Amino acid sequence: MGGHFSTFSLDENGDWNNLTKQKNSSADISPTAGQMPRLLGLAQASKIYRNVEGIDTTKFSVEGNEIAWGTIGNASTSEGLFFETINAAGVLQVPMVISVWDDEYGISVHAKYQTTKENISEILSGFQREKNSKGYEILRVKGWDYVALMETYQEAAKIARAEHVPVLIHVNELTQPQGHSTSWFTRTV
Ligand SMILES: Cc1ncc(C[n+]2csc(CCOP(=O)(O)OP(=O)(O)O)c2C)c(N)n1
Ligand SMILES: [Mg+2]
Repeated sequence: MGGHFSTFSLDENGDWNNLTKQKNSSADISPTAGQMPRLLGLAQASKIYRNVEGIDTTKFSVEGNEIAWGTIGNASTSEGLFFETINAAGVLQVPMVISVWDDEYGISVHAKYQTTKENISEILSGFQREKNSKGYEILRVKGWDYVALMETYQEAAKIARAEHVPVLIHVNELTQPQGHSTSWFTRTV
C-alpha cells in the first residue's frame, strides 16, 4: 500500500546510510500481523551484532544496542504469525518490544468473538519470565494514562536494550474515535 511510511536505508547513490545515526522505520504492509516475522528478524539482528565476534557493525549497530519496536491491533493477535513470532522471540531472547493496542474491536467485531478470555496478555501470561526461566517481560498500561505510558515505554526500552529480553506491552482502555472505513487511510491496515 503506497501510503505506508518508511525511512531510507540507502543514499541517492545506493550506498548504505549510517543506520546508527537515524531512527529506522521499515515499510508497513497491509496484511495485519504480517509485520511480526520481520520484527523478529530486526530484533535478532541486534543480538547477532552484539554476540557474533568479528562481525562488521559499521553503519548498522552500536554493540547490539538497538531495539526493534512493533505494534499490532488486538484483533490481529489472533493470527498465526503473531503467535509464531511471540514464541520464537521468547526462545531467541531478542530485543523486541511489541505493543498490542487493544480497543476491544477488530473493525466492528468485539474481542469476545476472537480472543480467548478477551485478554491477550492474560492468555500469554505463561510467557512471563521468572527467576529461573527465560521468557518475556509483560507490561500492562491504560491507553489514556499518558504518564504511565511514558514510564512503561522507558522501562520496556531499558529491559530490551540492556538484557535482550523481549517485552510485550498490552495497552488497553483505548477508544475507536471513528469507524474503520473513515480512519484506515492513516494507519496500518
Ligand atoms: C490478514 C488480514 N486479514 C484481514 C484484513 C482486513 N483488516 C484490516 S484492519 C482489520 C481489523 C484489525 O483490528 P485490530 O487488529 O484490532 O486493529 P484496530 O483497527 O482495532 O486498531 C482487518 C480485519 C487485513 N488487513 N489483513
Ligand atoms: Mg482493535
